[in-house]
Amino acid sequence: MNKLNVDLGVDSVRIVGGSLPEMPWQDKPEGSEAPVWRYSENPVIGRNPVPGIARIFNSAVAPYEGRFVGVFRAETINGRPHLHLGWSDDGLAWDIETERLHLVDEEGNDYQPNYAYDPRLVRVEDTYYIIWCTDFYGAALGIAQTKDFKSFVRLENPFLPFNRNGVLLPRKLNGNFMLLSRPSDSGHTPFGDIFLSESPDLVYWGKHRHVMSKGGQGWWQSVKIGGGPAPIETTEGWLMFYHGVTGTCNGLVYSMGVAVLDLDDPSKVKYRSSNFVLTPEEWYEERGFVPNVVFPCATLHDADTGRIAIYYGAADTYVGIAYTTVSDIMKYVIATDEVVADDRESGRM
Ligand code: BMA
Repeated sequence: MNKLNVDLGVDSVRIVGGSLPEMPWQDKPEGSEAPVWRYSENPVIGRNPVPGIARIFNSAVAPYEGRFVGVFRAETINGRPHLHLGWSDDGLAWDIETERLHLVDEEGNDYQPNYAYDPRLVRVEDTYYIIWCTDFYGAALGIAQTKDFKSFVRLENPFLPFNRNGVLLPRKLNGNFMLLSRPSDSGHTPFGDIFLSESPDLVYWGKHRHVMSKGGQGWWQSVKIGGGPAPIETTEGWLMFYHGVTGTCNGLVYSMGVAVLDLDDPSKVKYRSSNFVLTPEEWYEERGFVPNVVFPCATLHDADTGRIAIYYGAADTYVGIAYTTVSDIMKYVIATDEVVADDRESGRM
């Protein structure tokens, strides 16, 4: 597609979805040219938020019945991460439950993962799905569903190990659930691309497609990339924030990137920014349990205004919020578009 044509029409790009006027919001700072800007009162969740929990980060939120609900990665005071629920009236101040989120399996028996981290929370039709990194003889994807945030049913693990990053698209395509994920190895993997898989029933997964590779001109995503929040449906495609990782002599650095996937075939990348849109710069991103980590896991968005709030984990210690609008981010991704060679699936003409 001709970039110029899209550029000219970019102000008409709209979020496809509902209204959310009560979502958190802050205008772009005067004079800023950044495509994404931080909430001035970050972090919104600090250390030791409730008894028994040392740190909360890499967590997911959603609007629910006039309030906001969160599924939090809670690092407990024995160092293990578990899922905890939280509630907020404004998306900024959170009441975190001190008890772990209670799961049952499909037979109704109690189910408690050995550990659970990096949850995503996605509504598809009338059901909310939590996708997290679980222990299945190594890191693998776990998935559970709820309709009321009171009972949570853990479903079969979608994939074999190892895989630590999974997120559903918020709408079925051709009758199938669509799951983005990042297969990997058992450790802090020095590689990784984003793939897409389909399922008619959340049990059997297939039609695996490669979506996009690490790399490109930008070194910030040279080691691995992984899905972030559920992609946002827009009139121009699925707006996807993700994390990209680079290696330094002092460890890994996690930044946030942006891409737009084709609406009908999200394995096709329409645009992908060669630049990061958020990278560790503030004290709460640079300093913490794991320094230099910006890890987006959720968004809230309002179709009427095009506003987007991105919730991200900072330094494996805090929760931060960054803002953008659909037109700001679309302009940026188109202006800085770079399709990495491997974005096309190998073997396909
Ligand atoms: C990744 C995941 C994330 C974490 C990041 C940085 O492998 O474990 O949860 O934020 O490392 O430590």
